[in-house]
Amino acid sequence: MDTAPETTARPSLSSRNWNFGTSNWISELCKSAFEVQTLKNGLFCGCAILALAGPGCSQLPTGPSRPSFDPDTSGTQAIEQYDADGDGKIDLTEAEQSPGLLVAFSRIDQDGDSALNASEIADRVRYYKTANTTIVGGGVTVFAGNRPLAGATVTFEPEEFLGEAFTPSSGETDGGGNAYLAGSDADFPGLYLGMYRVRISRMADGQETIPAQYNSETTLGYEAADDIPNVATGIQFRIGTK
Ligand SMILES: [Ca+2]
Ligand SMILES: [Ca+2]
Repeated sequence: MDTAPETTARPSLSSRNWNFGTSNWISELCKSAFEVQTLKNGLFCGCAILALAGPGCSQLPTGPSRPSFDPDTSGTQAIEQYDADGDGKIDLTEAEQSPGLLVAFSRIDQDGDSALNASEIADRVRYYKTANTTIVGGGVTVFAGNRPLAGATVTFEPEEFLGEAFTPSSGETDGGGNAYLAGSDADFPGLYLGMYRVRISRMADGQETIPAQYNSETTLGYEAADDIPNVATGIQFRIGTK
């Protein structure tokens, strides 16, 4: 039996938000001493340790750069893409075609009219650009029913209206159903702030074993942003099986 997808917070060491927008990142590194093993950049780790020990790291690494995007263009493009009835707004039914937009709907709908206009969408996208946090943690756990789903590929695809500079992040679930998302910059695993549609796939003998509503016709969405309660504690999806 299919169960409704859900996103639930869970504790996760790997899911601390990384604040690279300001000098806060140094203190974030200090607080994240247990997490440096998740970073693959040796220089980065070395500097993290030196930062913990005190002054003296003269080669401070740079943090991940935000993808380049234009919030107003995103707002306009979202309307062009999803405003099926042409009234200039995206209502809840129209937003079903954009799982990432749908999951963020109430945060975007500033005037509370149950519809999103280009300006509201642009404002939310602008937040991604101005937030101190660049990336939030990409720890994901997938359950099929009540059991962890192993061997599945989990892909977070940025909604198209965010622009081509946004690229997907993905990972493969282990025996505990846990995956760690990484994108094109493997030195900084996690998710750039943004809206995503999520696809969960597991192939066996050339056949997809997960229902289409979770991959080719996915209804799963996720918004990565540092102003969402518990966003730093991990992402969880529970899916039905065929
Ligand atoms: Ca409309
Ligand atoms: Ca509105």
